[in-house]
Amino acid sequence: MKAYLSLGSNIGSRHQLIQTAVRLIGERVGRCETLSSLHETRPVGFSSDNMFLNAVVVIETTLSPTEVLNKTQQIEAELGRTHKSVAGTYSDRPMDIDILFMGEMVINTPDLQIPHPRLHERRFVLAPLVEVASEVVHPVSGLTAGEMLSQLNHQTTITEPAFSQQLLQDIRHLLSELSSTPHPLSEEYLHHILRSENTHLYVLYDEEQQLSGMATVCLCASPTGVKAWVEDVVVSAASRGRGYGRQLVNKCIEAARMGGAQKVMLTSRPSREAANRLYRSMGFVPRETNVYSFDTNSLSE
Ligand code: PH2
Ligand code: MG
Ligand code: MG
Repeated sequence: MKAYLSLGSNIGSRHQLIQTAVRLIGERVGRCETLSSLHETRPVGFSSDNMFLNAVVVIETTLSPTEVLNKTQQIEAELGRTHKSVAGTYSDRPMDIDILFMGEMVINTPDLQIPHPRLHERRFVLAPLVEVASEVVHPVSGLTAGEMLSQLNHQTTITEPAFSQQLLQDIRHLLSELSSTPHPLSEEYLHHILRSENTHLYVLYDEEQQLSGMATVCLCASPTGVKAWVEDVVVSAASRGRGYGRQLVNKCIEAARMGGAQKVMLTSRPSREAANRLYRSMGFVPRETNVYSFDTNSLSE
């Protein structure tokens, strides 16, 4: 039977610990068929400065679920695990091995739950799982791993935020990821943006309430009608590929429509291929017009 195991390590030689765990699993539990890449993730559900390495391994086993549990707990102990998490209170650990699926089995006892009960809410499990088995189906919900991850990608909140120092810091951090950061965002200027009536700044928080992206839409009322300009669509590098850019731009389009704009404009450098593909797939069409810019600093007195 195929078993899907999740591995996590956040203290010690994490790479080596995962390699060793995979070898021992292969020797004692069942032949390893596929190992995902290693995902570096921040601790979820407890606070620690030690980042995790997470991975998923697919094995073929003839053991029973209880035997798999016993063998994997033995391996955890040999790799230095001293604490078991009690009632969801987690701590740093050199090795954690969790059973995600075993074939189509459903088990629900105090000591063992299969599928893993928190599977659907844990990106650090789903992301490596999707890499190796995007089509594996959850025997209770009927969802594939890919569908579960996609649901998680939609557990976002997009708001027009109120000012806070945290917001200022988060936005500065996002901007620092851009190749061309013009000038550091000042507190006063952020206040100015948030107060501007015709400017809407949207920020996106992911399922862990991390600020992961932003976009700005400006409504411009001229004699030929209201136009909307979308500017500064930024998604943090760690959160790419989750559809956050699309969610943010959709929010801007909605605001543009509410504000009476007929057209939504944006510019995007051709070298940003993923962004250009996104905009076209959303229905943006290239305009046959010249876009000019004038540097007001070039004016001399
Ligand atoms: N495991 C936990 C709790 N939190 N966070 C990350 N990033 N990775 C884990 O493997 C992990 C966690 C409980 O087992
Ligand atoms: Mg765990
Ligand atoms: Mg565990």
